Amino acid sequence: MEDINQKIYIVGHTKPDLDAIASAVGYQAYKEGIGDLRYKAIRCDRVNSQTEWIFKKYKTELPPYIPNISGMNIVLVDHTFPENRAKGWENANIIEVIDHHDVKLQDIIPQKITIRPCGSTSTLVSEKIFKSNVYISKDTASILLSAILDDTLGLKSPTTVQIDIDMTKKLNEICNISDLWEYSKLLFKKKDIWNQLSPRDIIEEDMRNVEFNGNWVSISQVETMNNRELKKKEIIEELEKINITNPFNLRLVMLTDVLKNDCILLVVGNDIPLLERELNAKIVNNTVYLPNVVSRKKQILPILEKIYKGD
Ligand SMILES: [Mn+2]
Repeated sequence: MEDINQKIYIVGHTKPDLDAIASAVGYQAYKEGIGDLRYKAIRCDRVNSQTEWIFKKYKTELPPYIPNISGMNIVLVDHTFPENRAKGWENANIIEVIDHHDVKLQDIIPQKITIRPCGSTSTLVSEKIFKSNVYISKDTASILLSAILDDTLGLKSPTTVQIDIDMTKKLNEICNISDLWEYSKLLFKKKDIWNQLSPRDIIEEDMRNVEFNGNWVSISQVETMNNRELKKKEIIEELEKINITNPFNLRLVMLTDVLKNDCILLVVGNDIPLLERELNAKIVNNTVYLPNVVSRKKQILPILEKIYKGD
């Protein structure tokens, strides 16, 4: 029998976005709602300016900062990949995962797994809340709603599915935000800090390293309100430098424009010809324009999978 007084900590990924923090807070609220007081949201890293703004706006304290989860009972939200987990996970007791991304459990056997391809983890947490009919405060509902809108680019990203729309509606019955698209644009603006960051920070802010049969690709996602304004030449130079120190087959930076719904893709690495062939487009000065491309998961990863499938 487990000790019912033993705390269970809910943690999102390193370099958390709003969804990683909001889904942890939402899941704690859900557990409290069903009378289980063992669960506590934490964060393992600093939050971005948008998350800070949202929590201030809805008078909610950020989850406490605990950088090392060694020895703790853990629920992973918004990630499963080992490289995105908090320090010390190898010695943590990971009992549950909730995520909307690809799964890589590797070395852990959680008792409970909620994985569903949808726009955000906050969607999955909201579904649990509404299914169980538990009470949540307007502030918590607003935080969850904001996270869904942020992760789905205002319900316009290709990752958006019906359940995201349904949960948005249900949450907004509590929140009463009159124009969700206007509100989404406000959210994006709070995150648009790219012009203040160094090229190295822009590359590393939301970078994922992915392996395909021994081939390594890094993909940085930069969601901006205006991708034309960013200093592309400096970012490419920095990307080249990183690739000299740590050579990958490809290093990509997606400058996605959430309003125009397009992407300027910056690329370095030896496999540029392979990418050109798959995209059926020329990469000129390490740059290629991709209209209607905004999603790393749904649009860029499948292209890379095709390249490295080895057929
Ligand atoms: Mn997410």
